[in-house]
Amino acid sequence: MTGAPQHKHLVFSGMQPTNTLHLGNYLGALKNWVKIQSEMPCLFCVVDMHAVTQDAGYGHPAELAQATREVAAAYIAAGVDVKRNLVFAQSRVPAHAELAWIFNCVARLGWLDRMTQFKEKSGKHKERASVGLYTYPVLMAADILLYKATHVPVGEDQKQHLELARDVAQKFNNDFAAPGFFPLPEPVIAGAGTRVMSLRDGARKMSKSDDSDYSRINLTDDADAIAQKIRKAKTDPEPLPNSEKGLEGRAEAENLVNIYAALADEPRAAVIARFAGRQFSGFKSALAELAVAKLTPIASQMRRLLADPAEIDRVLADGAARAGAMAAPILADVKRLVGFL
Ligand code: AQP
Repeated sequence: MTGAPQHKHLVFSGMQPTNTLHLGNYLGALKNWVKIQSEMPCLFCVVDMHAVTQDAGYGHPAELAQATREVAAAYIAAGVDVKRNLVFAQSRVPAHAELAWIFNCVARLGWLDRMTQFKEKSGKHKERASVGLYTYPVLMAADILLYKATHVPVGEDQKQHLELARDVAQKFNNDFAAPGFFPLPEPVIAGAGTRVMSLRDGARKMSKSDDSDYSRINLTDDADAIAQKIRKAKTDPEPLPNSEKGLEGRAEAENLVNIYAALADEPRAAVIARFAGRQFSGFKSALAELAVAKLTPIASQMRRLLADPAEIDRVLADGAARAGAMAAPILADVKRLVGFL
């Protein structure tokens, strides 16, 4: 019935080139990508079409192009294997936009009205937000389903968007009497770093767009900057508790323990057992040492890669050609099902 090959398992995930990537992007997504690439074929996209939905990416062409290379360099520096996987920029595969249009007609306004990220990002002035920001989850559904991806490793904040992608897949399959045509993609939300919070406010997630650079650790920060940001991170006057329960109601303390556990690849309980009763000053020194050891090699490798932008462009062009070839038969099937001649 369809011309496109079916994959048993296929991963799709992406990051927006809106600014330098941070520890939340690394622990929530990128670190898991590096693990999952040995289990399934993967597409890792730099989602530049998502980036232009907000002021950070829209209207700054030189910065957007540079951020796109930087994000690709971060993927590679963190350990993504570009021979085994596809690394590409979303805007270089026009099928993303074509499928997104069809999905704009599948998705219902009521579904989008429920999206909490739009509410957070548009803030008090919803009427001034771009239409693109509103339909962002529809484009994200197209990104994933264009390849019939089955697994999507993301941070906790993307869970609701993934549910919408599943709803779009289900409705399309029903509306066009094509049961099983699109798989229902599974979120892969793993580890202690699925929701890294701001270092200045344990109630807000660490974000590229936070005004304060002290709220986040950028993947490009040097050892001094990392140590300083951790030293200045907000905590409370109590020492570390001796059980996980003792972190309840202590958002900033919990965040630093989660970051340690995720960076060390250890269960939270083991981290708490080691530091129970210790003051935060001592814990912060240990955390800074760990963060420097894990993150500065990525920053150094990113610098080396960015010194040769032509090579990054070559990797992205190669990835886009392969992604385009994978997408073409699936989009052709979609158009046929919809009735486009
Ligand atoms: N704080 C976080 N903790 C864990 N995971 C996170 N992710 C983002 N922030 C955290 C995950 O990183 C991946 C890429 O995110 P994105 O670039 O698409 O944008 P975002 O989720 O909107 O991240 P930011 O940093 O908050 O960007 P801005 O400020 O530009 O909007 C996703 O898998 C996300 O879950």
